[in-house]
Amino acid sequence: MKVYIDGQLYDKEQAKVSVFDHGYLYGDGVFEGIRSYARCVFKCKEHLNRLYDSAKVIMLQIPLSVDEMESAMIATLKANDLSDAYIRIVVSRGYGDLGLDPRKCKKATVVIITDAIALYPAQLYEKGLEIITVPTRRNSTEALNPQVKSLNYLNNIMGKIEAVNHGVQEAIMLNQEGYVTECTGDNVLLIKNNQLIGVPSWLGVLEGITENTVMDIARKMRLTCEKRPFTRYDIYTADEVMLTGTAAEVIPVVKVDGRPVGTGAVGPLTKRLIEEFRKSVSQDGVKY
Ligand code: PXG
Repeated sequence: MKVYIDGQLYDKEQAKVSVFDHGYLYGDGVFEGIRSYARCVFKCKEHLNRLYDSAKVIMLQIPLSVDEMESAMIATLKANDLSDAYIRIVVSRGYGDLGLDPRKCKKATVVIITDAIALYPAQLYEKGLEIITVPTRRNSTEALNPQVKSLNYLNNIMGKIEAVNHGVQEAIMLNQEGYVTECTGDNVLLIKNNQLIGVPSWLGVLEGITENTVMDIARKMRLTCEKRPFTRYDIYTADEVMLTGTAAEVIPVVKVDGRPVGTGAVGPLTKRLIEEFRKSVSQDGVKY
């Protein structure tokens, strides 16, 4: 496996970044998780735009233009001869002396890892997930806005630990007001009376690229779509619930906090959305 670091490809064993990199020392940096399907980088522009927006918010200068980043990513995919891949771009503040001040770092470090995709068991998509809400609240927008996909994922990791401690795979996190935000690495959507409802990013969630794709598909299926704040009550009384994310794609949820969702089986609209999503993925992105 070859890994891209600052303009060069290294063998996996040689792919190393300094312990003085502020990404390591302080979680100071941003990242993206992208997938390719049949030699097509799914929603490439959307992911790169989100990466550059995240960097702008934390005042991190990425030393490549968006086009150069796209070329570097495709060169890495080709070097590894991957047609279906998981792509991780990491841009950290870079090498610098100890101390928080980002001015200590002269140049950001850019890493691109492309790997074979680890698929979730097929049975999860047929049987659905059981999830819980956890005590850890999602970061407040005024502390560390979850719209920034930063290297600081401890908030999400705390949620994940609580889910695992309770024997389930995912956790719904609420904000300080008790509104549903998102899961640890996925957005949450519900269906009620043929309406697909997601969480608006201003409430404090990552603007989900998979979620937006699912909403586009749903509109073509003549479902009405809306993003608005909702609570656990709306989840407990929903007809269907699903999670969306680059890694999981669209995954049905059949139980939340011990309450069966709808009938307790995977809902018909979720099933159709999963099918349509899978059909669309290799046609919607940058081919290589
Ligand atoms: N919320 C959070 C907090 C995320 O990290 C999503 C929602 C879904 O967003 P997209 O745009 O992917 O639909 C994410 C995405 C990983 C991994 O390696 C995590 C994500 C994406 C890809 C890989 O754990 N998170």
